[in-house]
Amino acid sequence: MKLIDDQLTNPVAVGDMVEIEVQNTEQATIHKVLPRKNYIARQSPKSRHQVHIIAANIDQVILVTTLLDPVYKPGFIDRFLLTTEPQNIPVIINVNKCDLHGEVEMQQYLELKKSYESIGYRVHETSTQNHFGIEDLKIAVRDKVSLFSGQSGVGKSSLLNAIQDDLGLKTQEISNYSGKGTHTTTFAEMFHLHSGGKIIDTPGIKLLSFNNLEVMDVAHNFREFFIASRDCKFGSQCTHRNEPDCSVKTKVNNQELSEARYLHYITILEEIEKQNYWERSKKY
Ligand SMILES: Nc1nc2c(ncn2[C@@H]2O[C@H](COP(=O)(O)OP(=O)(O)O)[C@@H](O)[C@H]2O)c(=O)[nH]1
Ligand SMILES: [Mg+2]
Ligand SMILES: [Zn+2]
Repeated sequence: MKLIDDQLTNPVAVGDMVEIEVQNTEQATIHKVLPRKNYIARQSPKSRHQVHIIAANIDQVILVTTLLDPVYKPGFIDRFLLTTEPQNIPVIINVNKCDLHGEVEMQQYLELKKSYESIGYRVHETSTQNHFGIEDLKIAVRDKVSLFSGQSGVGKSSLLNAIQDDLGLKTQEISNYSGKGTHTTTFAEMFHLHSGGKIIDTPGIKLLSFNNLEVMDVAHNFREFFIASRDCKFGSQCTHRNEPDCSVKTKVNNQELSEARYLHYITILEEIEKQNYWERSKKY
């Protein structure tokens, strides 16, 4: 995914390093945004020509998710990882609200942990109600720039408050009617930690759209599929669907790779192809 300046809806984002010209004691003008080490961008669902940079120059993403309240949305993690993987940004999958877990969710959590840790993502559990896992989270964010992301209502702002209690971020009751959080956090904001490091709170993600990606971008950014593609007959050009001698399909069938991830992968490819089809047919 390449960024082209006139696609951007925001020229400067949280985490950008800039050169400023000081006008007076109260005012300064940004006259240059320094090159970014990396960035998290969100594609506009309406136009493949519009990209919004959520934050730049980050060390890691804490992807906050829940199994209950709001209920786990299969596919969301895999879709989200497509926004960090092309930039090689480390992601910690943080399952919050573990105080709500019963037997079923405990099992679900262990499976999720095993599955994502086997492909190199850290997974851990937290609760801002009983403080389970908060100390580990504090250690994980120390001296780093961490972006907290995830759907509305999963507890991003609550976790930031638990990490440092004087932040006093607003949190929101889940609306019983829709099961969705309303939007308390409306823009990305960076906070400095007394213990060292910076954390960025972001508004909840409603929809992740990939109309800027091509099929091969997706194939190359499901990391374990990319590794397995070395043994596909068509190598890094294999889309792991109908090609003969596909190592990814073989490994999914043998349960060496996650079938759930594979199905999410196929869904994303189909979305992209449908989109490309409509774009092409509009031209005629
Ligand atoms: N049971 C439970 N509720 C939580 C937990 N963390 C946050 N909440 C609640 O979830 C709701 C949404 O939290 P908020 O931090 O605003 O979520 P955000 O939209 O991701 O920033 C609030 O009502 C919080 O009190 C948790 O660990 N356990
Ligand atoms: Mg929030
Ligand atoms: Zn293949």
